[in-house]
Amino acid sequence: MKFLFRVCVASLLLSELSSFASEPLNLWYREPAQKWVEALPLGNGRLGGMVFGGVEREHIQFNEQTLWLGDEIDMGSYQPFGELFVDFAPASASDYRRELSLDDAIHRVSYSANGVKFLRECFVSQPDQIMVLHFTADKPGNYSGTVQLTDMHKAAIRAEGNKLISTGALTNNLAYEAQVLVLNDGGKVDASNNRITVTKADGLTILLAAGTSFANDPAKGWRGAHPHETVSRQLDAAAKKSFEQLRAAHIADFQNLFSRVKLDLGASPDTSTLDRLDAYKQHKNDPALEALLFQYGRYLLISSSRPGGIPANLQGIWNADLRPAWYSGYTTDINIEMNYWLAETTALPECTEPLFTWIQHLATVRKKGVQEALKTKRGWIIYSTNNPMGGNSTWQIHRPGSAWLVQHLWSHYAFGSDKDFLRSVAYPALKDVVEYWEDHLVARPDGKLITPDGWSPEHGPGGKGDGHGFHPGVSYDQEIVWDLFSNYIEAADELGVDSDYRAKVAAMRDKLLTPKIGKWGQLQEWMEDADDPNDHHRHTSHLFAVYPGRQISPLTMPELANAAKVSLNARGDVSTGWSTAWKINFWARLHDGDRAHKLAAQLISACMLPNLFDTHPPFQMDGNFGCTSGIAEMLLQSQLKESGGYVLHLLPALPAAWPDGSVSGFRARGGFDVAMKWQKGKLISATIHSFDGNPCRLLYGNDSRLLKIARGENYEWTAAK
Ligand code: FUC
Repeated sequence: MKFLFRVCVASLLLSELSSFASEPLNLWYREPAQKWVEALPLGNGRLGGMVFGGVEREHIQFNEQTLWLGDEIDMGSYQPFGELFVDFAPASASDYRRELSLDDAIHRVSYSANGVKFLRECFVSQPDQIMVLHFTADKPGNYSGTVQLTDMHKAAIRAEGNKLISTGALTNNLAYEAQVLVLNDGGKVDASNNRITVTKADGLTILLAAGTSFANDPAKGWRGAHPHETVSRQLDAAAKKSFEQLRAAHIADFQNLFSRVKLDLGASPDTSTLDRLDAYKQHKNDPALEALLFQYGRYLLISSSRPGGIPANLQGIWNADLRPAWYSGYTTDINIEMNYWLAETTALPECTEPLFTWIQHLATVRKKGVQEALKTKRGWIIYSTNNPMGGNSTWQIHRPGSAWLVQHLWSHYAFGSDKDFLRSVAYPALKDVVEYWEDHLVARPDGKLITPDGWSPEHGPGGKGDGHGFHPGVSYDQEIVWDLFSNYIEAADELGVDSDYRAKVAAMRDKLLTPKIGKWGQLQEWMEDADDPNDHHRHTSHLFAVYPGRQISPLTMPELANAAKVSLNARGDVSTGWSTAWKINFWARLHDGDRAHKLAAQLISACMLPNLFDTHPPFQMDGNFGCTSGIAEMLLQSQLKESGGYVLHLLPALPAAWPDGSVSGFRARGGFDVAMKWQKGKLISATIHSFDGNPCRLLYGNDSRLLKIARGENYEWTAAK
């Protein structure tokens, strides 16, 4: 299914407002990668590569996002595809540098050896669906070596002319194929011994295409044609284009998404990424590194989640392990949702399409009713960890998972105001899950509606054979159901449909047990006041109402917001990668910019691998995405809605560490695009562009303005005299 998306063209117009650092956004290193977590990621949503950048050996470990074991029942796991090796004679190199430029999504390696300057560029093209490596030198005849392809599942490799081919199948009958084409500029190439030998070429272009027989469609049993024809066609078509044509198409495609948002928090020191990371661990003073991490999250989402594909998994698309941690799957009690928190706020709404299609597929598979434990009268529920085909690990039932997932459908409408999407996709999905909760909630003797068998991931008093037990009325469940009902009610209002059912849901929402303050001032996690103040568990599920929910805000419920702070303080700041990232978002929503910044600083100093991948440990991409989302929430929030429209809260949690800065291209609910500039900690100007002419309230500190900006127009905010 294809969705309509609005393109944030206004962000380009608004970029004039800001003065941006002239430095390119890049990660750069003085040495080749030795380990996988030092290699740098490239991807076009589907095809991914980790580039090591060695002088004598270029090594690219590659993935294709549909290479999955498992099926509609069995979880399986995400599988690595293979490796590409390009070997040259030993050389003593100087002036070595490798870098990943986030501006154009190109990996570059440069060095000098024997008086020759070498340059290598690599990218994965979305328009041409191939990986491209380009080797050049400033003197002719300097490339002699071999090109090899390997396969992680031991498929035979054959060499034909200037092509290498691996074809195989996984045990679940998923066929796959990779092809590598070596194009020489001067010199010659020969195939022998399953490898390609290059002799005295002036330059080389290597193209890699890979695919599987996966069909993203339950109606087709998840299988389509053998990938041989598609892969051959992709390679042949790319081979007919010049390197410059391929690169130009790649850059145009990537920048269309990436360049919508700018964030300037100060100039970058002119030093390598590892030096910056080391210095940051000492002094935590490099706002430009924080801005780089913000943009890296956007880069990673663009590179791992594109329309037509499947969602970014626990590791995006980058995985070298046959048995990846947690299957490299879709864990729904925080991780997969966190992957997409940044998509709407940082102007990447197109990247959500794989998530939405997957949600629809999950519903389809669940409704077949094959798994006894997941059977429902209406609606659907899931286990915690899932694969792309609706299969799962059976640890553990996660009833509110479907309600949390469909929140993303509502958000897509809230930001983009796309009524067709609301009518045809979001509304039916919301209503479906609402009906499950209508059937499942029970009334306590005092009339309060509670979930009888909730779970506060992934801890709590034991019970029922799962190690953690099910409990009635846990805050996590209650808050997610409140969110679901609220989203449904607003969706029905927007469409003007189902007024009777809307009234019924509103009445149920009024009866829901809502968050309570416990005996030590905490926001209760459990229905009974049983929270342990010494509990430092990484999951802070009972704070869903603060983020990504909208039930609790200091602006609307200051006592409960304070209780959330008490809970967060008791849990402590030190945690795993994604947990730390979640806390950035919480403190931003609680309007404590310095604390949010402290958590961001902690994430960067304690949970970052050399390639700036977040580590749980081990590597999980959710923390990267959650970090970007948290920084966005520090600068702009729009989750509260009043009769006069959404509240656009400018700089709600600006930390002292970012006294001067500017942003453009941020998106707000109600169909707005926002640019801001601040100095000495104070907003000095902002431009609000409206896509749909919806009313809003603009809030900055005590300055509150009710606005009706006409569709397509800007409002220029300046401080009141
Ligand atoms: C949840 C978390 C774990 C891990 C896994 C992928 O189960 O509790 O920490 O992140 O997902």
